[in-house]
Amino acid sequence: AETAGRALERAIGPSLPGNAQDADIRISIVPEGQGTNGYRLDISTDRIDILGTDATGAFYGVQTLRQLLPPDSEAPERPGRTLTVPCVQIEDFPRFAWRGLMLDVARHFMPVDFLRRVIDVLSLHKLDVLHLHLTDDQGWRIEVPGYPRLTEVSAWRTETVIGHDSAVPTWDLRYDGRSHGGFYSTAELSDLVAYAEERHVTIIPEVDMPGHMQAAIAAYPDLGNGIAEPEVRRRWNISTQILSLNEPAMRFCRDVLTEVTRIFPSEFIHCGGDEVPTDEWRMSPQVQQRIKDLGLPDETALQGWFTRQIAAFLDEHGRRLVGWDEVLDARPLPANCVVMPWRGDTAVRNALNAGVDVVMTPAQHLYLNYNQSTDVHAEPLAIGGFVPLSMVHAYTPGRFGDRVLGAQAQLWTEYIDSPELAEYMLFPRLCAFAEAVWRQGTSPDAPDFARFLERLRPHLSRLDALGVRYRPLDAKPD
Ligand code: NAG
Repeated sequence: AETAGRALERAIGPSLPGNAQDADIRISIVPEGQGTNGYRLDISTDRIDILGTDATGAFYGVQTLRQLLPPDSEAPERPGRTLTVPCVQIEDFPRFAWRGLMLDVARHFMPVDFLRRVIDVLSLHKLDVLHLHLTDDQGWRIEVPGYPRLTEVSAWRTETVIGHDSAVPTWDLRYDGRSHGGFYSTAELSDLVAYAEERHVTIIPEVDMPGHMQAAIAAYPDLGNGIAEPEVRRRWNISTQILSLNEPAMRFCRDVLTEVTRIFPSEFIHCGGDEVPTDEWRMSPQVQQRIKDLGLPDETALQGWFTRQIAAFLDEHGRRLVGWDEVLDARPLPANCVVMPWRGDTAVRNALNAGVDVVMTPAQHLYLNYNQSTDVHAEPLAIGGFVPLSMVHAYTPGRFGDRVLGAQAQLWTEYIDSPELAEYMLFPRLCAFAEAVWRQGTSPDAPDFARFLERLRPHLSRLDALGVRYRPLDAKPD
């Protein structure tokens, strides 16, 4: 309640007649009402009552009150003005517990101020998970004790490919000749975790392994298979440089995860597992020997062995492993793992057959790095396909049953090199996503895009007042 109270103060300041002290606005927690994280908002002519089923519910009640205030109430305060809200009675709670956004800060480093701003906007939309993709072939963004070269070397690349990476033959690639990079200090990340917690957002860290590891291998070549020239990757696509699963590499993974669990209290730790080309493992005599020693049939089984090792390590620390759907390729998967199927319904069904919890992350609906319009020439360069606003709004995560914890939108940042561009890609699609993952699935609240657009227009004025950039609505929606 304390947090909700402070949020209310932030949201409406002293401008409303009355305040919590003289009981014109009352925020309380009554654990009975409907739904986890639910609330009841009662606005009558003389009083505003917010009743949360828990502190998060009360916080969401405050966010709803905030959205009932005129959009320009978000702008810097003008003393002495009167704000009005309509009299309403609302009972509300989220359909899904996991309502997330994944932000890739590895391909392009994003300043910590921007991450705070993203958390602010997530909480305004009652989204509750920020999944940070902290490491990849092109950059490593966290400090790990005992591995200073991760921030000295892995956090930086000398230059970046220009234009659409796969549209030109390899010999024709051009580079921008500028260094890119950065990392977050442990203190910055701990502060960020606290900042998010106050806004009822959980940060889920991701360290992608055993693939997408070229940046770490560039700094510590012994982690790799000694086949390719070590350098922090300067182009996109999938790197063949992956961890050799020898003892130093396994120790490295444990050391990194120990630090990650120290910084991030979240129950869930994401270990990637996507896109692991096995070329180097097939070429390496040491890896082949290891496959034999472990009594495994092939490289795919080796990745399965690795996933189980890491899941068991996290389990000892009281955490649960989250992985992209490739972790399903070699079963069995420990029962407390969570899978993010990004490659369509088959992947969802595989995950459900494996008996694990699922967070829906389908590329064709929820990859916000895809284009927002088929008019690609009018849009910034984007990786992937086409995900218009209407497609995000129509998304229904619920049709696969109760192992679905929720859903998550993704922003991969190969071609997104600034907070401005990130916001342009995120909004307004993230507003549509927030509705899709909150509402009750089927009738009577089946997605109605036309009505959503009616609600969205004033909401865009709120984003304007907050200084959040977005792609303007099409004159005729797709
Ligand atoms: C996939 C990759 C990701 C990349 C993105 C671009 C996953 C789980 N993996 O190829 O590294 O940035 O698509 O859309 O999505």
